Amino acid sequence: MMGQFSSLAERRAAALGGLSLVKLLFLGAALVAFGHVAAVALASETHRVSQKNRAFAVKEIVVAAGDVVEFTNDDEFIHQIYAKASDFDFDTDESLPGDTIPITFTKSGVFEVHCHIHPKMILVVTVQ
Ligand SMILES: [Cu+2]
Repeated sequence: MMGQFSSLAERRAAALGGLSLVKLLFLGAALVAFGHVAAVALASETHRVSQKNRAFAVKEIVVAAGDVVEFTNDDEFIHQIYAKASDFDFDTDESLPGDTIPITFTKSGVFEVHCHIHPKMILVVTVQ
């Protein structure tokens, strides 16, 4: 006698139906997670710091974790930026006049940003 499903096609459809419910639940969870990430991304701010006259235009800046600081070389010679902390560091390529380097500060703390080329350049970034 026929079982619950009269054909292979019906069995396949039933199997797919079960899978797509799982997929829908997964998709729903993924959308919730993505929405959360998008909200965080939208909440992050971009700050701008100029490098001019062999100095950072400000001596200190306070940002929130996840914020981006864009460093623009407004001099007529090369700069670069680096930070070396145990839990957060970066060391960029040289930036030419007019170049902008974005750095995302992901860790809370107080970080000193320097320039290898001009050792007197110091910016204190407090990440809340
Ligand atoms: Cu420099």
